[in-house]
Amino acid sequence: MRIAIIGPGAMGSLFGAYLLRAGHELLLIDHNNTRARTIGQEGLRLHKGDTLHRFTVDATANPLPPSPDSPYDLILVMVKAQQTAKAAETAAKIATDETLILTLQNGLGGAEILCKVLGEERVLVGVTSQGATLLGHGEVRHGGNGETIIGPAAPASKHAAELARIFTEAGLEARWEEGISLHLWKKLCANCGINAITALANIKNGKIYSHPEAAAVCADAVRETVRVATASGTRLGDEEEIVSWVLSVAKATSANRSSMGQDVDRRRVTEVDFINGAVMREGALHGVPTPVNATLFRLIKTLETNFKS
Ligand code: KPL
Repeated sequence: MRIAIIGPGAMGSLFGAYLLRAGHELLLIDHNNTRARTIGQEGLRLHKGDTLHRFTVDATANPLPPSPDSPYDLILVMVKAQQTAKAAETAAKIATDETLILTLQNGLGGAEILCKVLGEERVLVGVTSQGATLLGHGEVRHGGNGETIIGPAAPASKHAAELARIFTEAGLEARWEEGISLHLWKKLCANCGINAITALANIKNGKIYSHPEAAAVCADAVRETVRVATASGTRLGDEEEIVSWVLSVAKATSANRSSMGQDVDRRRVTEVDFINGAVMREGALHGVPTPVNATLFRLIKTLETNFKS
């Protein structure tokens, strides 16, 4: 397959490395010129266990439309949620009618932005529980295997099944499901219950599981998110089961710093608008109170005031 990845952060670099290893043709796109140049010169570096794997890769900040005889089969959108509109413009420049666009971003709203610019027939949306930590430009540690679930943003599409097979063959276990919104909300529960708390308290994910006070805040944020999901038409099931599942995610990713924690460590604006902020907005729309998500959102926003975007 001919693939472009927009956003070579932790997940973008991880997926890029595995897809290159499986023999796919890849272009990495980073809006930052210096970063794109570094990745182009030094390649992708994947740390897995004690082994370092290196991959040569093309990287650019200014992608050109492909020639008609070699279109991109897939554009993977891996930028932070707040950069999706810009990524959609870049994707529109290099996509043809045949190109599929897949987002595996955190939070709610990314797929909608892509559909608006690119049309909903070819946009796919998914969640991934792969564990990845960015160590430098194009350098990533694979912290643990987790499943990727892909589904169509709009009506049924055979492409989700096709992509799930390609990822699985590349060593990134994936499956497809038509009812992807259930998985998007479930992942959102994990992000609402883990990300802002770890960022604010300066802790790794495991502390959410092992510290009773952190676990209590996490549980309250998750319960609110489950109620908002139900009110907006996605039934996630028993609240306490989802709370236990989120705590199990925190335990399984104990040694990881959440993506929002990593953003705060780098003094970068976070995805909170698309995580706790999205729950707060959806809750207001459906009359569901979300005081814990609102508090986490406001504290992160306060912390961000001195960060660059
Ligand atoms: O998706 C994550 C993130 O950090 O964004 C979790 C599930 C919390 C794992 O770190």
